[in-house]
Amino acid sequence: MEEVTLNAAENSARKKRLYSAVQPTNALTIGNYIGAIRNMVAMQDEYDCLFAIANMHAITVRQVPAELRKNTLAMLALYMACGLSPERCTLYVQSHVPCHAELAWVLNTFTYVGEMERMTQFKDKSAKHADNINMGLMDYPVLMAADILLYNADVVPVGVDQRQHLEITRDIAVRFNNIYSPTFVVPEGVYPKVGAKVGDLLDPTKKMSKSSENTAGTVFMSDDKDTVIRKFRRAVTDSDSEVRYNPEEKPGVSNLLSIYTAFSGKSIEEAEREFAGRGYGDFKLAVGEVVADRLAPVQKEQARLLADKEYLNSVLKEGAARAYKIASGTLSKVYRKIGFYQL
Ligand code: ATP
Ligand code: LTN
Repeated sequence: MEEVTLNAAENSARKKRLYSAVQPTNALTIGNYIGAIRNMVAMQDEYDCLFAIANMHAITVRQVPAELRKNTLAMLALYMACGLSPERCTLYVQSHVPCHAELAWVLNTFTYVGEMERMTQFKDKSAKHADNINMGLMDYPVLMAADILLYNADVVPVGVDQRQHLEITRDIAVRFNNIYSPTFVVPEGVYPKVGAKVGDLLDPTKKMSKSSENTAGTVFMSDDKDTVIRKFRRAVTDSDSEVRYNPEEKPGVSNLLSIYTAFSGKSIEEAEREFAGRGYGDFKLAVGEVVADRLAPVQKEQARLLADKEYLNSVLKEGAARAYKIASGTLSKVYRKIGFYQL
């Protein structure tokens, strides 16, 4: 399909815009950190960034209200403790900007039921929550398209599991632009080269997931040192004893090596040299220690921030105002184009 973008003058006048979001469904894992948050932190100066806490997406699976509320603020504090700065980027809660729901409604009329039924995540989540296959679960990608298109985002960093949703967002944008006139920027998905899929410690070929049933293979950003060390000590390796990176032959050891490099800043080669001739016991302890030592200050900072709810609320208020300014502009342009009578 042909791509339509904003005119050159409009594009060059601004820093490229980046948009991403994470659902406040549970405590975050080191998989979320390595695959998503770490890249968001690294990109925040280069782009005009907006990061949302996607609570409207979260309710597509039944949530405990008190937990959802608590996780929302905890996620903001964690974003900030990991290095996302409210001075340098816009941090806000999705439901605080009503334009998301409003644009999603319009985009629904440019999206086909068959397309939504084919989405892998919809099929997976329908199987997992067979008692609650609600319209929101099916409409999840349209709301995500509304998130991204409202801000005319150029790039969207996400893990590879979101690729299909990015593709449908692009299709919807092109479809709308072709029917009317150039309105939306067609966004590019950005996927991490390393750590795009951190494996579960007990089953390294499976994605480490915050909602997995057995948490023994999942390291949460909130785990204390003893828990982290214990989880790594039990991590699955293999029957030889060489610390070498080879994801096909040695998935467990390779997963541990990528976690180690992500948290220590060392390269794979440096890590292989460091552990040459040493046993897996030593290696697993070292990975656990480096992770726990890096998590401790983040947890301390998160707790410090969480103690000042007023400040966090002010960050969210300012974030929502900034986001609303951009989003409402796009929405009114869309309303005009589709023929909604405006006062
Ligand atoms: P759930 O387990 O509830 O499906 P999740 O852990 O996949 O949740 P999301 O909120 O869906 O978390 O995703 C947040 C971000 O983290 C997304 O960009 C996603 O691609 C990324 N991500 C999630 N798990 C991993 C992982 N194991 N490795 C790398 N990136 C990940
Ligand atoms: N579905 C995403 C979260 C999300 C998102 C977005 C990511 C909601 N809206 C917009 C990027 C852009 C996920 O990671 N599970």
